[in-house]
Amino acid sequence: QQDNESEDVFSVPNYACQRRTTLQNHNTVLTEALSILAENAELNEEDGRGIAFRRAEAVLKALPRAVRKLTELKGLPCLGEHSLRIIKDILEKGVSSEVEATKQSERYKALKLLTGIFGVGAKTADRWITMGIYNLQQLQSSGPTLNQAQQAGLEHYEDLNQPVTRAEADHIGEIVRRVVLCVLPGAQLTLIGGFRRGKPTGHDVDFLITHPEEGREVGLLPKVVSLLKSQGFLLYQKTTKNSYLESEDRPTQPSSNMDRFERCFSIFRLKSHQESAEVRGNGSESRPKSWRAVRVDLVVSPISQFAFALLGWTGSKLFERELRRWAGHEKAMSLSSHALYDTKQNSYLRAASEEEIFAHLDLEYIPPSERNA
Ligand code: TTP
Ligand code: MN
Ligand code: MN
Ligand code: MN
Repeated sequence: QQDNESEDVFSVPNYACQRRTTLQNHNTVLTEALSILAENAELNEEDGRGIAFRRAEAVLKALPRAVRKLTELKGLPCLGEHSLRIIKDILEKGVSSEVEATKQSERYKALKLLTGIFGVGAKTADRWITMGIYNLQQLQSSGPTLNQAQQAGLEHYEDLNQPVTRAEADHIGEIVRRVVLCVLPGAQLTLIGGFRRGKPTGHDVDFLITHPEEGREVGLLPKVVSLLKSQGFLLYQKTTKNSYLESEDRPTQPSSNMDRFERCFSIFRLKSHQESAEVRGNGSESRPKSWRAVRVDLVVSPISQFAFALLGWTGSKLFERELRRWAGHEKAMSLSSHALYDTKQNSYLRAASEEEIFAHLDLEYIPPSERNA
């Protein structure tokens, strides 16, 4: 009997960073439902609720087969009362009325649409909704002040909401690598973010730049940006200087993922590959646009922090958050995208690879393709 029961009950470790989570999972109806509620909470700046739904979603993503009955979930971590109620509704009725109502709600739809503008976060979207702005037309006509990022975001709204393909990411990688090498021979460019985890598409393309000789990367980014700009590749860019000081690090908020690397948030002007053929055959009327806008993030790390930067920028966001929670709660360590600090030994733990960081944390190594929590 006991054996029978344990066969039918799932078991997963508590932290997402202890689990192997691939892109595909066996419970997509459930995980997509919980993802809507998580997103809705995040858009409403209810961070605690957002995290709770994300953790529940991640537990279901890690299950080895589809859930058939609620009782199979007994003993699983991170499934709160609210998440279990959603799962129960879907298992019994095929849908959750709360999820359906959320998807239909004017506020959710407006928050999603407005935060889909590059440069617009939940706070701004909420303020605009209070002013009666629910769509792009109302935004254009009531004309609240837009900063430069938001102006660029609005101008390229359609392009930036088209998923970026892996082929486009690789194409941008070639352009950026050429420019980086021109500015600093020997520098290294690594594709990070969702594409490194094996996602076929993304909302942007993320790159990490370093140089094998410590210090050679200093001053690199402004030169790369101005060369890209002079070659007509940048529609928008905002570069932020490195503000990391080791003595100050000790991340005061281990839950925050903002780091202090020199970085550039940009909008790229990417020429379409099939451009010449299409334009030639088409005369002058309604020729298709020969380029598209793509969001690109560039981050620069000194080689001594490279492994931490790579781990911190590969994601997923929940995987990162869980790594930091594991470090803090289970190991009395503090992990950031710059360093790992051991509060018991009062010292930094060096690492030259992601494998070494997992080992310092007493975690089994999880490759990027299995960090899709
Ligand atoms: P994103 O590009 O936002 O996410 P993604 O690449 O996983 O997914 P998408 O396909 O939608 O682009 O962020 C990439 C990683 O970078 C993510 O793990 C969070 C991390 N990150 C930081 O560490 N610091 C930061 O300041 C930001 C903005 C992101
Ligand atoms: Mn599987
Ligand atoms: Mn990304
Ligand atoms: Mn990004």
